[in-house]
Amino acid sequence: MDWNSNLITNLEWSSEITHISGKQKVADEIAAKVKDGDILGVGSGSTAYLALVAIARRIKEEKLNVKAIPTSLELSMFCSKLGVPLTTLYENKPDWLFDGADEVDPNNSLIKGRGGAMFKEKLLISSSVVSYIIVDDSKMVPKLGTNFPVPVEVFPQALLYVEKELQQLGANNILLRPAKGKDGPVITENGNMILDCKFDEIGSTMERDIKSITGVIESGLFIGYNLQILMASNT
Ligand code: ABF
Repeated sequence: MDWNSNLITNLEWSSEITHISGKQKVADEIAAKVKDGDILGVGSGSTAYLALVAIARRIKEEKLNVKAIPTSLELSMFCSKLGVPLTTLYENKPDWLFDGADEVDPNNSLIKGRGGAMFKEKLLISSSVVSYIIVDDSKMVPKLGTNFPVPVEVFPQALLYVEKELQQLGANNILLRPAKGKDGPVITENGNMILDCKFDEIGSTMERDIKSITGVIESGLFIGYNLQILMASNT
């Protein structure tokens, strides 16, 4: 059978990309780091997407042998659309990774997970030798939790139990993340749901404390990881 379809080639990046020239500069810096033979972890976010486009261009023009491990199904479709070959964590360990973030504190700890893909993002960041996190000024905060809640991916049957345990840890406002444009909750690629949790204080053990609750798959807290933060200017 002829495998002709426009489903993936017609795919468009739907989120608005603001401050494009500042982000493009960092995206080009990321693309310039790519070496023949690299295995790349590909994260989400608007600048990460621009970096993927720039990397795809280099792969095509320079005939580089590069493979990507994406952090989401959406990203794997974009890799296919752009002609970036894919591989998996079964076959390869990423040499390095690029990704975005929602908040960065003065210790380079992060809140991530606006796209709900923090489990795979954390798996890839933990597996990569070097991780570049691309942000702009608006993401820098004096303390985690300033602008964004902490997303927690939860096995659906455990929702109520986990909610109570999160309250014990100090969560004072917990919302089940709704699906965009339709009734019902967001369902992650892993078949789970997301609780967005506001805390007054997020201490250094909070990531571990949340993860130790039965029914929690992963949280969007990244505390004490070896990350290199790349700043995109807002111009
Ligand atoms: C992913 O993309 C998520 O963890 C994070 O929520 C989001 C950041 O997107 P952007 O860079 O477009 O603000 O990294």
